[in-house]
Amino acid sequence: MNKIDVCLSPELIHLYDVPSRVVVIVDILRATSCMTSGLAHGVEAILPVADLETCRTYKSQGYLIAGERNGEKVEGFDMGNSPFEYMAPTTKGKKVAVTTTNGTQALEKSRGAKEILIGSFLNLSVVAERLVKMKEDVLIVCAGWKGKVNLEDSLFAGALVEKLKGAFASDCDAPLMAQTLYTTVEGNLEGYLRASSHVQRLKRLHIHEDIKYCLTPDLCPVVPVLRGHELVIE
Ligand code: 3SL
Repeated sequence: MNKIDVCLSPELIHLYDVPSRVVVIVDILRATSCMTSGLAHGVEAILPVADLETCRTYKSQGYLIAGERNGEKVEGFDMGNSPFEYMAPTTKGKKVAVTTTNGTQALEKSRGAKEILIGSFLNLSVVAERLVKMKEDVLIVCAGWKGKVNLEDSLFAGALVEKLKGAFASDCDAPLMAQTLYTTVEGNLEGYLRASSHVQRLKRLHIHEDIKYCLTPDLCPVVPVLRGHELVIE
């Protein structure tokens, strides 16, 4: 049976054999939710980059540039990090280069994986279906917050493990821990997350609608996958 594991923070990634695994990157609030929803709504491709300066250089190559630091849109960028910006008509058929505080950093650290997929509640079921078909060992990489573990990414990891139960085995406690957390609070994710550090942090930005949207399962049945340097749907 193939194995599944959960890396609760990118700082722990050295503990895992990334090249032997299909990696699912998770940053529920909000990077991987933006990527999923943008590609589902007509963005042609998304180029994740680690730093602001590199991201800026893509503007002259015809990309829209999206950037967030500490939740706020970066000055001079076309977009911040709201899924609603990614769904705007102005993004249709466009390529977006993006850099975020944690999500794009987690992806950077996962380069070299057998395959990199983007996971979010918005595409939970189709990601699970794809993983079952792939028949490979899986590592769910939670972006967390600046190296620390966070609740929303751990909850999604638990939701994915729960969807995949019976299809994968694990020899580490993180999948079981995340799954138990998720099954305990799945009926009230939004309420449970109200006390979480990132929801508290985002409060001052008044993005309640973003949070609600990012926690809605299966609104965008697409699986973004890294092809070369860009995320696309196939
Ligand atoms: O850290 C990230 O990658 C972002 O998703 C954080 S925020 O939701 O835009 O604050």
